[in-house]
Amino acid sequence: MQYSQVSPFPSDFLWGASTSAYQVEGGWDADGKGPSVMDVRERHSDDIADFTVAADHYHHYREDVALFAELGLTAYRFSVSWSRVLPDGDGEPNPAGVAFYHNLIDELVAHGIEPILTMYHFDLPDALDQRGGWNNRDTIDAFVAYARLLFEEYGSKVSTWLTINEQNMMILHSQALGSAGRNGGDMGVMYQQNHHMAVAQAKAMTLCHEILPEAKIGPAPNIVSVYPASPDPADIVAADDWDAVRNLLYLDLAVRGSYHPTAWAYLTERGWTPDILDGDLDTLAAGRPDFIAFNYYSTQTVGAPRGDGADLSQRGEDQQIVRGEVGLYRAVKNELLDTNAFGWEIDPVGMRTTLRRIWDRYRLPLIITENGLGAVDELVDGRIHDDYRIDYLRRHIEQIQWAISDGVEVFGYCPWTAIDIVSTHQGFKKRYGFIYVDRGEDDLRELARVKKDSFFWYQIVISSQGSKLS
Ligand code: BGP
Repeated sequence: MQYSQVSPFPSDFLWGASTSAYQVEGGWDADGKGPSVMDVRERHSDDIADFTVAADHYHHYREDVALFAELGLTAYRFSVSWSRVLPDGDGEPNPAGVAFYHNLIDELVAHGIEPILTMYHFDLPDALDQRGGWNNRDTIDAFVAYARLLFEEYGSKVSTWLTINEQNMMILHSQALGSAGRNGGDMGVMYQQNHHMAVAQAKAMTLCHEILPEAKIGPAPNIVSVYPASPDPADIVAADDWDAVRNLLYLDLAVRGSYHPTAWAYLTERGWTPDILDGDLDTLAAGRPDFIAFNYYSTQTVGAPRGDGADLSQRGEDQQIVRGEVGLYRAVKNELLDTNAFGWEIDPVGMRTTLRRIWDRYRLPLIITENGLGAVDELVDGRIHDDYRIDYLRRHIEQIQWAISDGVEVFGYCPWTAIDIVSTHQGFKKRYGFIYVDRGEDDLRELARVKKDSFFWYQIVISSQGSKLS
């Protein structure tokens, strides 16, 4: 529907921005931190910059938070590095690591920025991975103990919690993300890991409500509308099937505490159903989120499978590019959409449909915890003219406003990223931030912070509460 006038953003709408620990912090072994799977993972060929220094936020966080405040952020979504606070994944906490997040959170609060804390963003402690990672049910207990530590340490200052970032991408792209432990490419093993993560998440949500009755907690999967390639009913079935396997499996586990029937039928057909122990289904049903956070970059377009190699995308292993699966769905490039420099389709209207679909199904308040444009920014005479990023963000914010006008409850927007960080796939050359970090792939230079044009633009968006987008 088109409206003669769109609804304004709510006055308490959270205008935020996001990062994750392993991509922004650096200090990978500083002050007692243990390695994570992201620190030790095998590098991909185009993944040049490593995470050892990243944006060195670990040493620059005060300066960075001051810049976030100047930007006008009312929320900042960051993740805690599990192995910084618990070097072995469980057992004794690392006091310096625990102190780092106290300092960061205090700094945010002092500047009037609401901390949104992600508990786990791809960086499982390597010590847990050595013991089997999410294959091992003990990792559930380790996650719950870690969650308890976080709630007890930071619960008086943090009221918005995210459990697991993009659990669906960790399962579907585990090799690329290096995050979900040993699997040997076996999807049956991955779905067992998924089950363990879902149980761990449910326990953490229940624990959060027990320890912090005022706090709110939710999952943070990557959710996008899936389009059928044509009105052919067979394409529509394929789109529904992929929606079930990519999106609804994870949302239903987190929100309804049960397996989506079509996703379960798929797991059964493939022989990939997980072992479910007595009590697991009760645990899942008891864990209730207060909201749904989700990351959105682009929609996916799929057709009916043809049962051969033509089902598979030729565009590489990337968590945002539709992949195709023999017998399930065929990867289709949506010719109506532009793509960015890295082959990701750009679909602002898909933001609206995705918000509407999630709201329709679950009726829980929604927050977008990632959305943004990765680009090769150039520093010219001390400025970064990233009008392409402004255009991308503006068009997505407009669609959020349309969704709000449609009656969807959206309470925040945290684009990816607050400041330049190491990309998951393309090192430091692919940037997302409002704040430029002056370093190359190998040459760290001074790591100086420079405000991009998008910084000044977003500043106006925030101060006008979304009423001035251009
Ligand atoms: C999401 C991840 C982020 C981030 C983002 C951009 O899937 O949650 O951690 O990496 O994608 O991806 P990339 O860095 O590959 O451009």
